[in-house]
Amino acid sequence: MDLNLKHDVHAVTRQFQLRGEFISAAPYGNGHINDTYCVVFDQGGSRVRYIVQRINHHVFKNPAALMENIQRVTAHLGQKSAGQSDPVRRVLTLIPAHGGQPHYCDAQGNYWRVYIFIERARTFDAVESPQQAFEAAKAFGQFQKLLADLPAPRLHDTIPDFHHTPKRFAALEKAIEADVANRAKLAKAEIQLALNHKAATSILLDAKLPERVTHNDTKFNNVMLDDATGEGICVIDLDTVMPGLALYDFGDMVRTTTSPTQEDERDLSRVSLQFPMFEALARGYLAAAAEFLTPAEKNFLAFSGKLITLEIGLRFLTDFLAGDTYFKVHRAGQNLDRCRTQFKLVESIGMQEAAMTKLVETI
Ligand code: ADP
Ligand code: GN1
Ligand code: MG
Repeated sequence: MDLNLKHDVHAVTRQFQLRGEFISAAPYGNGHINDTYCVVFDQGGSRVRYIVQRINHHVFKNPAALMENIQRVTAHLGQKSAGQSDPVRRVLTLIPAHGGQPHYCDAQGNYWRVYIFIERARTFDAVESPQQAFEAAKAFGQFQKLLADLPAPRLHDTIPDFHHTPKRFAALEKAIEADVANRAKLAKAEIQLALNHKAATSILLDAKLPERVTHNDTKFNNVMLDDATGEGICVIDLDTVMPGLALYDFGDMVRTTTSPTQEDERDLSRVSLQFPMFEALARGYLAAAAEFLTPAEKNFLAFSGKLITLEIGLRFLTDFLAGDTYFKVHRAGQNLDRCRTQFKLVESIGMQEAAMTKLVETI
């Protein structure tokens, strides 16, 4: 085993239907939840890459149900992309384990899966141009559209109440009260700001919008952009695909593609909603989603950006207070920095919300 790695990834790969000879494995990507590795195989003289992932089973309590969702969703998307150019790069493809299951559970209770690596495309942690925002939003809109006719039964809720903002708010109140890591004193201003927003948290739920199959984690680095064309070629990170509101997805796109900064940017003067990014995002999303959204959903597009940004800010703050037990952190205070960028963006969206809503009406 490679002692520099946290897991024996080579041993894991032996459990899957992979041809050729194992060459290497290395940690990959900047996800906050799973452990992701890029592995290389030699297949008859060609180097072929795969993504090997350990599913975080503290976050996803029922990995087998989650994998059933992913199998159904990728099979459905696969059928629909069959007639398009380059179909294998448009949908994630699972490599089965030797028994035919979509995952392998090791002796320590870790669940593993393997995907074909999407080549000649990449993810970005910060958006670089309105064109990128447009392409990402179009891809996520298309994703919702293609899944609108997913046959019954209803998908499993891989994390119940994932976007239930009032419950996220209640969890924060509990964390403030418990203050287990003795950090509330370091986040007084952020706690006050969060508490000021309580009334907004239930607005989307009260609007009685239609339930759809949604991605629920549409951050910008969960869509791969084609190196040559810039097209949003493949939506990835399917763990949270489940019943939800279309606006959860649009809101998280606003959160992650309208400010050109990293999620943990410390210079808050750089964090703000750039109107051209929002316009590109709305146009890209509506290019795919206009045909199925109801007028009420469309009316809430701008607001959803503010709400989901607030919600993720509440979650970062909660995790900071809880001692960083949920999101991966790479330095002290990172969750508080992430919370601050979210709250700064909420403020920036608030100042431009009327103009954003007006723009959406013209599209
Ligand atoms: P997490 O849930 O931890 O965010 P992701 O599934 O998003 O994990 O994977 C982390 C990163 O790995 C992604 O942002 C992306 O850069 C890369 N990645 C994931 N799946 C693939 C794939 N099939 N092909 C190429 N890169 C991938
Ligand atoms: C997590 O898995 P990843 O890094 O794409 C989180 C999202 C948050 C996001 C914040 C299952 O997404 O809900 O919005 O971090 N995923 C889960 O960056 O909690
Ligand atoms: Mg991800």
